[in-house]
Amino acid sequence: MRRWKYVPAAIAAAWLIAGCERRIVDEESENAPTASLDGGSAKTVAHSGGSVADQVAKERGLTPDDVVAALKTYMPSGKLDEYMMFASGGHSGQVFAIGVPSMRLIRTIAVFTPEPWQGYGFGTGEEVLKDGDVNGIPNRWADTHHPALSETDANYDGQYLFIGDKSNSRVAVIDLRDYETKQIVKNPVAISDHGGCFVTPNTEYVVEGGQYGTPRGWKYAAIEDYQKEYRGYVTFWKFERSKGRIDPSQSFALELPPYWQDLFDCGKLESDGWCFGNSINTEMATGGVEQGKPPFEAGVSQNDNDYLHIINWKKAAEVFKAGKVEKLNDFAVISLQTLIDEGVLYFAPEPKSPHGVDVTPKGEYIVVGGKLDPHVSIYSIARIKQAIADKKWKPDKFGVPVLDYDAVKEAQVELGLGPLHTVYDDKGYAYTSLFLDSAVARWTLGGAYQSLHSEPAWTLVKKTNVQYNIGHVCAAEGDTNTPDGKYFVALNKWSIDRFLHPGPLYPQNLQLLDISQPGEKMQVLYDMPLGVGEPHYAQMIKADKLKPWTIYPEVGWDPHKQAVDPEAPQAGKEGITRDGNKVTIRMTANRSHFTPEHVKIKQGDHVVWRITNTERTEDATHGFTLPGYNVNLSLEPGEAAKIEFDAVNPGVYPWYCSEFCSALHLEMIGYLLIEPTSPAAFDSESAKPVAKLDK
Ligand code: RUQ
Ligand code: CUA
Repeated sequence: MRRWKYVPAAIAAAWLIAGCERRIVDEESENAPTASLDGGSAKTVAHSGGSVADQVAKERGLTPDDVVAALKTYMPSGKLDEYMMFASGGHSGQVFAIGVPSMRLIRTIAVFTPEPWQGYGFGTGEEVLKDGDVNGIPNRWADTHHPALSETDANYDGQYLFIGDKSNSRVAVIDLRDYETKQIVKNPVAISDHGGCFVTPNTEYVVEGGQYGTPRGWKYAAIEDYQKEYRGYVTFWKFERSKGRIDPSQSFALELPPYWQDLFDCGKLESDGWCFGNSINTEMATGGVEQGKPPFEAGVSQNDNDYLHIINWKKAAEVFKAGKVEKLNDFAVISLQTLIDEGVLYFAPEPKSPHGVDVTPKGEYIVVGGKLDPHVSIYSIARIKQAIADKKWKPDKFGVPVLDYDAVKEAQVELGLGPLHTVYDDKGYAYTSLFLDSAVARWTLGGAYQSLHSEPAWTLVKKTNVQYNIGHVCAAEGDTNTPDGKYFVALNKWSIDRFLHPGPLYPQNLQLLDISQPGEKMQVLYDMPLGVGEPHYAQMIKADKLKPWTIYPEVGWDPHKQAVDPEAPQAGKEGITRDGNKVTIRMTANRSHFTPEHVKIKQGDHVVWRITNTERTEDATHGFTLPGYNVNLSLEPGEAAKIEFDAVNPGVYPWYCSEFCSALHLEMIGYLLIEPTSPAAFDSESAKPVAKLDK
């Protein structure tokens, strides 16, 4: 113990390590019988632990803070994380499920991009991916930005997860019972979004914000006609929880001026029924630097103010139900004029090119990050409602009422350079990312939050540096009406000197911070490199709120329908049947065999292949890999799948199980024998098929 002279925390470290040290010492003692140990006394245990820990810390050059950080994040084998964080996968088109505080990647959820391990897009999953085609052109990737957990009474309920694709204006639905994507919807009126997804407090709607202005209904119009012909949209996708699907027929979009709408957030409690969004191009700049016009980044940043969009979505839903809509590409749109006439849409000035907009836990305030302004601006919903009642507004170019800034503003807090996004904790603090400062700012909320902290309201408490160029921030249960505090993750865009260099493309750096202590203590605990895409936003849920299945509920389960497929093969009912040139294979998989093991068909046959994994054991997943036909399935216990293809190429194809499921996994194979139909159809010289058969 005496060598642990740094700080009391290090002593704690020694004590905590003592348990495992003792085991190591005991094991060592078997090999070194001369070692003198009186392992029974706590003093000796602590002492031996302290000395070894001290030595390791010294050898590795660890500071006492490092040791504490290690103790707070180290997850002994068999222990489970307290939180699950769902991070968007950026360009990977996927979602990452990450355990907190260990920061271990637990699963990639395949969403917009085919993923072979999960058998997504290689025989199964195509029906979901196809719905994301854009005008008939397959788009097998996405730029995912904002995940949103489903909510009940403004609290994460752990049932569903939504994720938006910025590149093609799409939204996907993931069922958290099996972490699989069930639906992709393509926005019919917009080709550009950014602010998807945000949910209303009971997940009535999944909100997809807009981004770059485009011609109405995403047709063609000259850029010179920008103000007249181009528009922005925010879309309210109706979510049917009982079906686990978005219902496009009950969804609608709002037509907005072409101001480049950005992020959105939904009100709750006090601001329930409202939703708030940013805009960044009220200048309506259209670029054209090659013709001597100001470049976009300058043209878009001329005005001192842009507009906070304040939307009464409950009223919008009534307007939609009353049928006061236009149809654009067969999708319901409430026109800008109707929004104004019905009192659905208001604006309020916000500082120069803002970015994040984040509603406080109880819904009283809306915090807007200035991006090109060192402040965050705080609006109050009570003031907004009052200003609307008092008609304190002036119309903008399109006739939308712009509320008086001083009437709706609650406070402004100067934080530093490049404020972007804000999240909240349980101590009345807000946390804002400062992109240019590469720091996280902790600051105090006022109003009802004042009693939770000892500092004055609306003041900066502390800035902690992060590495580097922080974008979004995520706090434990941070978007609910009762945030947990405790853990905070900075999603950094640049990592520069934090990891070994993997060539010039550097990983992202997700940094875990401890925010459990009030005041000035906010320690960086862990750097997680993520070299698979750029996560934008993330949400973190208490792990015990998630109720994922361990195996599918019944044998023969169709994960797409989340029900038993009556056609799914069951044990003892396997076989091969032929009807004309249509061959149906009914197969089961169970350690360590497929039944049947031979499938003999003819070139030109149409193949319908059904397979059920009949296992009831946790983690007993089987794969099904069929060479030559681009098939790879993942069959989790109980799961049934169906694939279809035309046997255009004859030959002998050994299929096999691609999950190392048992000692006899290599033997878990079978043969598909496709007999050539005529010698001309098969050139034995080159051993290549010469004929491609149509259906
Ligand atoms: S964002 S750039 Cu959420 Cu800051 Cu997409
Ligand atoms: Cu089943 Cu390997």
